[in-house]
Amino acid sequence: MIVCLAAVGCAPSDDADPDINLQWEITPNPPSAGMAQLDFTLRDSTEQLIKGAEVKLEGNMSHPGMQPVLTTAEEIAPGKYSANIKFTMGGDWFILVKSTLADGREVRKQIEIAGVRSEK
Ligand SMILES: [Cu+2]
Repeated sequence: MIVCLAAVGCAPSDDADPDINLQWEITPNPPSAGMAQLDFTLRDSTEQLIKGAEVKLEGNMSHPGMQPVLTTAEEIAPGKYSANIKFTMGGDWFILVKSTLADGREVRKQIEIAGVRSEK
């Protein structure tokens, strides 16, 4: 665990924060190009549900030249969040999950969603 002293030399990182546990599920599974629903649960290192986070999602693909897909998740039950995301094409996606916790900390996690099917 990296502890930041003051505001000096503290670079933001996209690495997973070991304090936060993110479990997710996508519907439909596997997803196709178009709308999908991403449900996830946030817990801290002591398995407590993380309530009241503001969660923004940024969907990107592994190849350059695409517009990121932005969406905001809603807390549907304590510690449980849901978002609708539009996969604008088939292929391999990764979704950056940016959570601002109730105490103001920002935690980033990335989830990989490979093999989104192309539209028929
Ligand atoms: Cu693409």
